[in-house]
Amino acid sequence: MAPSRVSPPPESRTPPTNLTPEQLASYQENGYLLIPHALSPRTISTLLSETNHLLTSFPLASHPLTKFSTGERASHVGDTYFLTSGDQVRFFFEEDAFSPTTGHLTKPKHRAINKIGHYLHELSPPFRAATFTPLHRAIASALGFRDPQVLQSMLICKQPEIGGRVGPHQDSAFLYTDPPSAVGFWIALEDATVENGCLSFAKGSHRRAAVESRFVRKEGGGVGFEDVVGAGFPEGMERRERGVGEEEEEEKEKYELGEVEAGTLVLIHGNLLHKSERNLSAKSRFVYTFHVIEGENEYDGRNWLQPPEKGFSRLYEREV
Ligand SMILES: O=C(O)CCC(=O)C(=O)O
Repeated sequence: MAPSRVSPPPESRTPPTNLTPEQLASYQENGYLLIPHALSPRTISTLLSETNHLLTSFPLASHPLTKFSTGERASHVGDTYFLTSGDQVRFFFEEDAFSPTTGHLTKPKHRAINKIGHYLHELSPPFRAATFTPLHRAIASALGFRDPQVLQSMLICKQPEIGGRVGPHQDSAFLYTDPPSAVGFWIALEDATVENGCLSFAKGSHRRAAVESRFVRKEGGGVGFEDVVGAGFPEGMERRERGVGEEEEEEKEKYELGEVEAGTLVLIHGNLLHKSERNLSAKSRFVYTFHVIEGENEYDGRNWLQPPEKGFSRLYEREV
């Protein structure tokens, strides 16, 4: 009788240490890559405990009640609380966490937060340890980064029943370098499914879609979009012409679902169009994500996110 196959218990699975040549080729072709089991169940549990601690301990009375908005229903978030969050751990509410009639919160605070950002990678020891890892350094090196710098990190909560939609976008429009270089490291802390608003990706769009407009601080105050004057594609990358049936408009792109288990790391090219739908289910969808840019490329003062005094955090040089 053939021996039955038994999967190793999760803690004894060998975690990935780098991209395989096949994974690298797939990322370059598709603009995203799912890497299962990048985080161990123990690390996930530590990060979820830290998340729970952050969500239950932040003071509500002194909070400006800033909501996170992607600009689809209200103008894009851009108040002082948001614009000065680059070296802080700040809390942004779900748009639907408030009663439309009274304006009061309708959920307990730990169920009302859409995202926490943008300096967890420095100020939260468990998230710092989960950012500056040998795997992430090896991936950055395999992707050709010379001086990868972590410029922001976020815990995206996608709360049950009220989790907001994130419309199609390119991360390099929000984290613009000339030439573009952003890569998202997106790590599921809980299973992400169609029901609770997993990501979806316009496969290959990173080769078709230049970064044409970018999210900036406006001269008179606040934020908005302006045309990109510099390069629209990363160094060495040329626009691939659209094939027959490949759509011109980003909303008409075909999006592939990215349902993943907790512990999966998803790499997202900065030019890739991606999105996530609302979470109306009873299950949350917590993820940790940070973005890396090439430190040798130009990062100007127009970007909404400005570096802290000591500069962005270098991925290669860190001891955690
Ligand atoms: O996690 C999500 O729902 C959206 C995240 C995303 O699109 C991003 O971080 O660029």
